Amino acid sequence: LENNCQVANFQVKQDFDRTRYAGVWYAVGKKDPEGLFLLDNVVAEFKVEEDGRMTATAKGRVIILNNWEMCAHMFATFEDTPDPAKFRMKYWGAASYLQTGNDEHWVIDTDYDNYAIHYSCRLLDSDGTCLDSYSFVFSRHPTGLRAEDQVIITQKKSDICLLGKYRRVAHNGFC
Ligand code: ODT
Repeated sequence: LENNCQVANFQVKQDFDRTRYAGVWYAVGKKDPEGLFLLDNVVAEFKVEEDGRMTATAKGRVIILNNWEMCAHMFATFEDTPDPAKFRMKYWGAASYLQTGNDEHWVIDTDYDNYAIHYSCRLLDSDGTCLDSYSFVFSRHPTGLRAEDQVIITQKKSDICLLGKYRRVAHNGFC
């Protein structure tokens, strides 16, 4: 699908169902933004609150204050938009020295039971392409993606113009 890497043309999950998306997701791949934050051992848990809003918590290994390695505990609330798969994610840390922000949060694709791929563009270029993005590949299984899901994820990475830009996210029990 030719989209010229125009962020506005990136396809997201049709009829995204936040209830089926809820629960634990293990990050298995990541494309880092400028000034990366979460390094590895990244696990996110999504919830649907009683009022229907989506929230999440996440943990992951970070390095702060130049050389201090720790497990960051992060929180997020998601603001709905007209597209059910596109949110604004407001996030903060359990400690004041952790990162805070307000990012786009798009669910590019998921089958709810095995894999998900997320995308966030922080800085749009004047030509409509993204200058600073990050993206997580998630699995329901800490062991990684099934072979059949890897095929789909590779296609989606290409669709969002990030093929070859991801690194593997290790899970070694640090967090
Ligand atoms: O790691 C980076 O370099 C950028 C990511 C920073 C945002 C982390 C905020 C986590 C807030 C709580 C979690 C929610 C789940 C999110 C799922 C995916 C996107 C971060």
